[in-house]
Amino acid sequence: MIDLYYWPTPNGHKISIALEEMGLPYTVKRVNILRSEQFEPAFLALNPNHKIPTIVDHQGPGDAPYAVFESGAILLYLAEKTGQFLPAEPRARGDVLQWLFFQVASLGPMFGQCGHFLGYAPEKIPYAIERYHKETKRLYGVINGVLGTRPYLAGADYSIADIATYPWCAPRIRDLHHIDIAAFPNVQRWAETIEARAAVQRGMSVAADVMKIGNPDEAARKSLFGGKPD
Ligand SMILES: N[C@@H](CCC(=O)N[C@@H](CS)C(=O)NCC(=O)O)C(=O)O
Repeated sequence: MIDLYYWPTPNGHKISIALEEMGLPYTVKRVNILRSEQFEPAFLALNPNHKIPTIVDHQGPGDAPYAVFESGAILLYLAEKTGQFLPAEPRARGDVLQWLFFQVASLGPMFGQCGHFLGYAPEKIPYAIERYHKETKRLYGVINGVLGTRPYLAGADYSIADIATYPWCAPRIRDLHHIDIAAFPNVQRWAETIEARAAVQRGMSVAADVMKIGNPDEAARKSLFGGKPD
């Protein structure tokens, strides 16, 4: 059994989707990041960087509990545990890892800043909005290009690279990022294929009751952007 420390954000969705796709039983532990629960000592003991997603695998290596944080590391851990969505053949595996690292190091952080300055920042800063919106559109162009040559990001097969990337390109997040998906038809085709998967629909609906995009209240703003409470 795996504990999933979670809040319904794109980074959280990566792991709820992966657990659903892999058929692993899990318990959702809600960490309300809008109310500073990520700073509670019990959670910090699992992830000193105070961010969801984080997992505890009660049957980790050596059959002992094992905590993993950082969504890319969690996806890799789960793929290796189950032998799913990450090929063993070195070239195919390398291709998946490249696109997984591209998501966690480039696409996720840039899209995150785009959403921050377009939707959450208390003041509208044109320089920041233009910089991150332009970079987001550039990254859409990169994936639109590769998805014009193959069905999934790393090749012919659906992989943890797609699982990492899809939640950041899902419809509500695209709206937050002011992305017209019609301008990126290959991404649209890929996203529609992924969102037709039953496991993806289940993963995206975990704790959907608390899903909130944009216009955080003052307490949420402090919790998310103000650092550890006094
Ligand atoms: N690089 C991290 C990013 C995780 C992340 O940014 N999580 C956000 C929600 S999407 C969070 O928990 N923020 C709360 C905080 O920073 O205090 C990953 O990929 O897991």
